Amino acid sequence: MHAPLSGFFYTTFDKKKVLSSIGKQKATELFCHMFKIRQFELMSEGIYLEGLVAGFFHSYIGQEAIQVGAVGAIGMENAHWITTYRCHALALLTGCSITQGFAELLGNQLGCAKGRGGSMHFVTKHMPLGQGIVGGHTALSTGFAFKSIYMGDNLVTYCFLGDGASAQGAFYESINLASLWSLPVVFIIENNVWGMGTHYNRAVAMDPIGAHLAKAFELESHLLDGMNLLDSYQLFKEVHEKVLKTKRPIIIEAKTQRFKGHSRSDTEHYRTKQDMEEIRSLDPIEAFKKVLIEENMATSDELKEREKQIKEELFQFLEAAKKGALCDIGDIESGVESD
Ligand SMILES: Cc1ncc(C[n+]2csc(CCOP(=O)(O)OP(=O)(O)O)c2C)c(N)n1
Ligand SMILES: [Mg+2]
Repeated sequence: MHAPLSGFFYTTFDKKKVLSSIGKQKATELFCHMFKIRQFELMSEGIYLEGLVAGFFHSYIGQEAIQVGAVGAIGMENAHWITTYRCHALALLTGCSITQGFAELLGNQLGCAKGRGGSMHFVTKHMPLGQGIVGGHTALSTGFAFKSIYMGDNLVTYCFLGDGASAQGAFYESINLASLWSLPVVFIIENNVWGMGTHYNRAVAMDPIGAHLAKAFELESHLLDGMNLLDSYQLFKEVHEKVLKTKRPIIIEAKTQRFKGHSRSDTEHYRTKQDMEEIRSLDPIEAFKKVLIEENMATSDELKEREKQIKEELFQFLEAAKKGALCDIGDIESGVESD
């Protein structure tokens, strides 16, 4: 019962035009970001299985084109970036170094949250903490967007949430106020088909989700093929310019697939081997690699070399992270703000 990506009306762009506007260097950079995130997740899963990581572990593998496209198009400084517990990728894209990321998983002081947050609670200057309460962070996002109007800071808030979260009451209140008060916030429903083991068609009474919600709250919406890096990049670029001009919220539903279970403890009885083969054939990294080669933006050898370099670097960063001291319980009150 896995949902294919076909049969929907997506907002798409001419890939040649987008590529020529991006240029060779940036296009390869975007590829490297996706590859780096993929390798980070794979190596992190490795240390998780070795028993070195406490708590839960949610991987972003399969969904990379969405957040890489978004941050690549907009720039981390120009927005508030808010997401769920599936937060490693967004943190790495908004200022968390690879070493800080590994260290956070290992619970040590070099981590982006000083080892106090773990996998679900990465934090950066531009991303206020991965959020564990499903749907709760949508209210936080509306609040951030309100702050931008109040302070006149010209930032747009990007809020990533899952298909499961889109059925939460807090989300409806958040869109309602955002629309009513015309706040600069973009809600991105990353529809990876499943909320844990529940198919979205059994949890959400509308499909496509984003288009229906947008109609109800008088907003613009887009359906994005979340496996297509160039569509993602261009859509976020145009949406950002529009929100800065109109200050109206926009809803994007990005159709995607997570290649791994909900978390490492998911036994995945709800997907067959054949489903997984189909899902993996949609790999956004492989798809973008093919485009880069076909469009003469890079050669296969060049990309292989970059992949090799990234893998080697990541091994070194992991070794560096392992050298950090464990989270110090005596230091637990430092950095905590209170009135
Ligand atoms: C309010 C609340 N209810 C339930 C949970 C348990 N829970 C954690 S993740 C999850 C599924 C969310 O699925 P979705 O929003 O589609 O995001 P995805 O994990 O697919 O990225 C649930 C039910 C929670 N953390 N918070
Ligand atoms: Mg989901």
